[in-house]
Amino acid sequence: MSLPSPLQYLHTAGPAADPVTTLGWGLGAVSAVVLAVVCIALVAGLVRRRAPLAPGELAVPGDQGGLSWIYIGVSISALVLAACAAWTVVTLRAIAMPAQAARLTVEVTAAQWWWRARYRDADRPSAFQVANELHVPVGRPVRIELTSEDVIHSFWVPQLAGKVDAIPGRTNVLWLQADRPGTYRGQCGEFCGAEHARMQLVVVADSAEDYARWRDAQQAPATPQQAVAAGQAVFQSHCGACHAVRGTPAGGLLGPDLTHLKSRHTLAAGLLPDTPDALARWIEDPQALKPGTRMPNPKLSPEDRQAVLAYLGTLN
Ligand code: HEC
Ligand SMILES: [Cu+2]
Repeated sequence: MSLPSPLQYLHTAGPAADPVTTLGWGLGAVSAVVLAVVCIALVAGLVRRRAPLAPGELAVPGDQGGLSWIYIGVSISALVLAACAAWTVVTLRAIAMPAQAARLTVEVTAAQWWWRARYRDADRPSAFQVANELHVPVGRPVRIELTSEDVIHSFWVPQLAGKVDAIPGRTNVLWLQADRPGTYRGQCGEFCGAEHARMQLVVVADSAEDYARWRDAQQAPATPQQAVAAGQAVFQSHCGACHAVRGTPAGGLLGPDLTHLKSRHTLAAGLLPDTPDALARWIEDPQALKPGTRMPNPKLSPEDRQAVLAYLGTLN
């Protein structure tokens, strides 16, 4: 599966984003009208000549009645700008808080160059972690507690919410809600280093039943399989220091949790589709695909690589 493209921001899909789109179009329309009026006034000013000066007379601004136009122009501009500012403030207020309290909180941590997400669902006893792909139930507000592990990033899923910075040492709170099931693309919105452009995320809005099924599946640890024990051993020694697979001794925190790797749409924050072929390329040479990524080239022997890939293929 690959991401829907391109990134959408003109058609929003929830109450935390819709008012912003309306405001955007509205301010665009106001700007267009202002531009038209100014252009017409400018052309009129170019075409209409003032009365010729008598010999020796000095042209004094305002002498010929022009001053009142300056007052009129300044007042109209001030009124229009004040109205736009008021509309913006009203819109920001309208999206500041969800209509009903959010029962689901997702702690999103940005890192160079991917997204970690820890789910705290009031309906479930324990939290669980995923990466680069959030699922949310349709029609319900979701609280996002946003921070960063390294530099400043920005969480931007334009169809569902406004852009909010992820700042190290600070937690910014926003909320989003999807009113239609679907897959919504997000992108880091603040330049954060070499692979900033490849720091994408996906928000999948599911029906209540699909969301519950996804949540239960994500919360479960990986199911151990005897057939791939060799691959698991290689993973444990070469990858487990950075990646966690819940239910196994691999508990690294530096990279994405891989417990349910195969359930995601993409690999490496939207860079590749989550297919066996792309996974094999990633494991062979991540630095070639995403130069600078915090995952070093594993340099596995072909046999070890095959074994690890077989193991990763069972993480669904
Ligand atoms: C030094 C730490 C480190 C080691 C060792 C490491 N990784 Fe990674 N890995 C990362 C980081 C960090 C990322 C996120 C990269 C990005 O998207 O920029 C990542 C991403 C991945 C992804 C993509 C996950 C996703 O959801 O997008 C897979 C799969 C993966 N690693 C598998 C492995 C395997 C298999 C090994 C061992 C052979 C391994 N990694 C070794 C740090 C590491
Ligand atoms: Cu960025």
